[in-house]
Amino acid sequence: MYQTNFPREFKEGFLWGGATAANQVEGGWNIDEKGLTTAEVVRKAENRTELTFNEVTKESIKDAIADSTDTLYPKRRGVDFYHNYREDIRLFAEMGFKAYRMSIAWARIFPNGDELEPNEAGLAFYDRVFDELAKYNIEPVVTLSHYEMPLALTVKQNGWVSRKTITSFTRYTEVVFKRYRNKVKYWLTFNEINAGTFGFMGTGAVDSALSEDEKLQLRYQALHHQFIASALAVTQGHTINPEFKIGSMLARMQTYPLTPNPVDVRAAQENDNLNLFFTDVQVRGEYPEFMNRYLSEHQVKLVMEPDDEKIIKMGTVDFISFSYYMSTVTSANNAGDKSVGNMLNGEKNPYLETSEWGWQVDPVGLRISLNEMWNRYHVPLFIVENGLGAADQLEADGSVHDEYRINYLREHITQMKEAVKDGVDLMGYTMWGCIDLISASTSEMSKRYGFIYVDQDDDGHGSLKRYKKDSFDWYQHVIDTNGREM
Ligand code: BGP
Repeated sequence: MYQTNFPREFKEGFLWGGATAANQVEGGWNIDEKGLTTAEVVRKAENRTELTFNEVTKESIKDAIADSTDTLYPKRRGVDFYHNYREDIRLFAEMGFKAYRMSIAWARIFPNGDELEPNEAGLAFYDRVFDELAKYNIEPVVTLSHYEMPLALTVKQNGWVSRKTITSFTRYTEVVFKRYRNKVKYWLTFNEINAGTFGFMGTGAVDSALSEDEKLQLRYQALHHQFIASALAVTQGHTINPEFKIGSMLARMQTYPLTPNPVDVRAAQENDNLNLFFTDVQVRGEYPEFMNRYLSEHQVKLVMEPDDEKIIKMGTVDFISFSYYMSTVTSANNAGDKSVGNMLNGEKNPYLETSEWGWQVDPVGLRISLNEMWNRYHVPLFIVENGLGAADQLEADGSVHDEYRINYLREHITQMKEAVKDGVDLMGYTMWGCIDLISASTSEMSKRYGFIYVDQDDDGHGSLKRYKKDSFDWYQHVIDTNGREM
């Protein structure tokens, strides 16, 4: 039936806000009984394309454990949200945030990942943070594992490669679901679960000495264990509080064929499927057929237990959350072995600008992704990361003129609104890096995302003083008008 009353605006109660992650913002890496995490043994990259999380070895971990400083490992210091959370949350409230996406550091709750009893000091910290958010009616959106896990589980059983890690994870989720059942409604299981195909940062598994085929086998087995853990946590969470809304979280890799040559179009379709495979499993509750072919053609033999299919089918998510920064280009002969920027494989897109870190900026691609994901799944969507990493400059008067970030965000929010008019059910938007923090891929501080500038450099020098950028007031108005005025 042709309708003339399609939605034209973001819905009332749209969850405008910002996003961070414990390992990139908190600091306080070795206080209040917290254990070392996998993020805190990754050193800072020497250049913008070096991915040091891929170079972690058993030896480098031993050296890192012996190092009691934060000099080589920037994620140990973050931007000291651990002590500054009240001021930071007040600034988020001043912008009018409805939601704040954050993560719990598993190693604050279980320092070695599998103790019998949780660490009360860690639980108490997040109680304080959630109570501070509640003062301003800001909804926490909590990621249970955001590019970190207790390092002890890597040392003991190579992270997610071991099926035993599932039990440790669901013990951790049981504790935090119960502790915060009346303070947190929105939960995400694994941040960018597809990053497990990148290795250590996603799986906590050391595999740098293996061949590509061996890595593929190990990583898809680790990912299978994460799918089981995620599904068990969803079922468990719904039992503890039926009001919980628990989502999956995907790094959306929108890609286009290099030419209209059908072989390039097919190659792009395969890359798109390899990206949406993760959401297929977590939303539909089963492995898609194309993946069974892909795994067998790549000699990956997953070890599954008899109940695994039932567990995955039962533990499907309530919504899909995802990050979106850029798009890529696929051709039949590159098949992902070239790198554009520092996180992606692909060819250059001559129609798109590139960020200072080589990411191809593509606002229309966000509308394309929103439509594709809505049409494929028909479950609510939530953009929990979108933003521009840039080398912002603090002026002598304490101002930061980040017009380029306002333009990036305005263009992406404009395309979000188009997708809403296309009929997409969009829950919210938490801009990534609402406060400057440590970069996930390179551990740089100088790759700044925030509405709030933090005075700290790549080597950890600075006052940690916070400054409002020009984008701070701009975003406040966007929220105040529910996206009508940008
Ligand atoms: C995503 C991560 C975030 C965030 C973002 C920006 O992959 O989920 O943690 O860091 O990317 O990436 P980067 O920090 O490498 O610029």
